[in-house]
Amino acid sequence: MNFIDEAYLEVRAGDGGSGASSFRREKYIPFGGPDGGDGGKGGDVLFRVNPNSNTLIDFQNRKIFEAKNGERGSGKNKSGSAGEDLIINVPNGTVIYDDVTNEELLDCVDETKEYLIAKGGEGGHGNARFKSSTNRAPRKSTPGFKGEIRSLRLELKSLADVGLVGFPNAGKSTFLNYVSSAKPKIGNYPFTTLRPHLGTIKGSESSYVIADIPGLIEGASDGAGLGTKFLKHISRTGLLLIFVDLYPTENLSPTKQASLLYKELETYKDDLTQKISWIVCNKTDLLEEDELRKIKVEILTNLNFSENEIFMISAATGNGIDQLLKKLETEVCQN
Ligand SMILES: Nc1nc2c(ncn2[C@@H]2O[C@H](COP(=O)(O)OP(=O)(O)OP(=O)(O)O)[C@@H](O)[C@H]2O)c(=O)[nH]1
Ligand SMILES: [Mg+2]
Repeated sequence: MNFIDEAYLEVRAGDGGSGASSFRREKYIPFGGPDGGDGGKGGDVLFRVNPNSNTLIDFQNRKIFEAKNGERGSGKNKSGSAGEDLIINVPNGTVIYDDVTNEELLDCVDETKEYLIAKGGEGGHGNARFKSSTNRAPRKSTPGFKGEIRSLRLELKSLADVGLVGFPNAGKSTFLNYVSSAKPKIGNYPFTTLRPHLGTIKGSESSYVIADIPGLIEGASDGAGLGTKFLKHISRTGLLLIFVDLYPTENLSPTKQASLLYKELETYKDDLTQKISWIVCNKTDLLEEDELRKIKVEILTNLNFSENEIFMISAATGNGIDQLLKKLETEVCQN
């Protein structure tokens, strides 16, 4: 599976070049003045968003990324040239943390920007700088400054407006297929989806992005199934659709599914229940009208959701989907 959404690396900015200590030597000028130039600045390390990438696979194996050092200064007041910057391309939505302090340093979400992460050292001063009325022949020059070195953790958090969560097999991917041109795999078995998929929905006025992530099961926050690591991809979304299977193979009623999912979302480190969430009951085509009504009443009685936060759909036939999309567009695009 070549989808990696977490990585560790070290970045090293270039050191500044040292300043030169040198004196002018020309014919007929026996005591030339100091002419040692400054050292060049070390290169910076920067991040840039690569819109065509959606994985951190290039950053496996804790690589070290180094910018070039500045060159030394030389005689004839010649400054050393600056070291070349190093630009590292990352997928849109990559968050950069200091791996030692765990502090969030950067959130790379703008394709037009370059994000500075480690600054190159300034070059040293050549001896020409130290000339004064009292010292006309200084020998002093200074070394360059060290470039910054940082250990980093990269986390890819997808940029989506709406997140789909649900038990495996609830029909999340079928729904994303139906409403967008994304083509995640669909299968009549749990954990068909093994990595997040994004789909763009073209609304009547604007478009927005839905993220389909692998299914969650009870105990996911303790590592059951694929765990909760994929929840980071819906941690930025403003709205969650809690997908419930109306026709589960296991003995898990829709109400029970929703409440178990809610618990997993609450236990997650960012407490995802703070988001707006709606319940989407999928596979209406497999049940009779009165059974559907009963289920809705059961959810309303047992869980803290109101009538307009519950949707009955069929991702197979499209039943109820228009209504859901209309509400989604209003909700997502007003924020
Ligand atoms: N009858 C019926 N079947 C559906 C509907 N939606 C999905 N399915 C079927 O349910 C099964 C699971 O669908 P997926 O879309 O792969 O489910 P998922 O939630 O993405 O599952 P994971 O990726 O494993 O988490 C497939 O066999 C689908 O064809 C529906 O509305 N009606
Ligand atoms: Mg799926």
